[in-house]
Amino acid sequence: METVDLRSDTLTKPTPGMRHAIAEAQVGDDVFGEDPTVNELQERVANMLGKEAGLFVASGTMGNQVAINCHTHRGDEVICEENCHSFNYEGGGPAFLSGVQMHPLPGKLGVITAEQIAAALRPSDHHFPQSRLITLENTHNRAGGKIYPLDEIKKIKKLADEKNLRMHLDGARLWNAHIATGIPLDEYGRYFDSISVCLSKGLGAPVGSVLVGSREFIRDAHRYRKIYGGGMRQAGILAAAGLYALDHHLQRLAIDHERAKKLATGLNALDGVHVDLDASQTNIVIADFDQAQFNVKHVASALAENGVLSIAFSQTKIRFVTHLDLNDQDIEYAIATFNKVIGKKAL
Ligand code: TLP
Repeated sequence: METVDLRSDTLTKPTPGMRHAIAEAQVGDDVFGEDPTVNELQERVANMLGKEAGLFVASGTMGNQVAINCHTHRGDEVICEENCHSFNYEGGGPAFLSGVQMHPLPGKLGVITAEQIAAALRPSDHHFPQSRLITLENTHNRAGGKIYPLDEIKKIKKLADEKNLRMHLDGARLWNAHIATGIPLDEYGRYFDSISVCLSKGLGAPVGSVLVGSREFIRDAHRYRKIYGGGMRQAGILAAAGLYALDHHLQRLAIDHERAKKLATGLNALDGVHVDLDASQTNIVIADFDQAQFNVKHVASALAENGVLSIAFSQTKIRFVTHLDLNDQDIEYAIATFNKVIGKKAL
């Protein structure tokens, strides 16, 4: 039986070309700052995002957590959207590692507005935590790959400047937003003090993210990366995969987006299944199942029995993600399986 793994874009395996780049990589001890491939990757990603400096980190989680620690003091408050990754899926890292509290605001498809943030800011009084940082997520994972509207980002940045707040972007899938909108990466870069971008999601590298910001910010980030045990030695073999991915896998994200659109349309056509096509702008599809007709755990298991793997995201939602290791036949097979398994109902 065919297997079509739509659980995550993190599942991709390095291609033969990427493995060759890994094998050929020049390396050195990166804790001494002497790995030429890591240095090249850091510089390249920082340039792409219009920032002074970059730091190769082990994961998107590490990028976000190091950034939060750099921007805040213990007892500060970080404003975020309630479904964002840092608040839900990073093990309570902001409290555990930085001693800060998250202030989650209800978003519309992962988007919170400048107005909402302005209303949530704490008065400057010793009773309150100090509002210090705003973190946004683009594209938004739990909102189904939704792209953060640039106009809203600009308004939030204006507010942040007025109120002396820092801005961090969880840009795990910022590459997807860039390819889908054509908005230059360094345009996004203008509105944030720091951005974490992942190499191990849509770009298909096996490991790693890059955190970018000012030279001063990255100096601090370097220290926290070390404290978190993230100082790696001949990490150039990993950075080489990242550089290869930027050369070969960035533009092709448009293919993932097309395929996700096909899946979204196929799912949305089924009775009792709803996909917000407004949110499905990139490589993630979240299908919302009518609870009266479906039990999503049963749906996900029945799909898996037919070789189509997905993740049940809540009581009513299942997530499907397109990526580098799929082809057009896989998408057709998945849609045929949706029709066969979900179309006949009684799940
Ligand atoms: N997301 C993973 C899971 O943890 C849910 C996935 O399969 O999508 N920011 C965003 C927006 C993410 O989606 C993820 C990973 C991360 C950060 C963390 O990246 P890693 O897994 O490298 O720590």
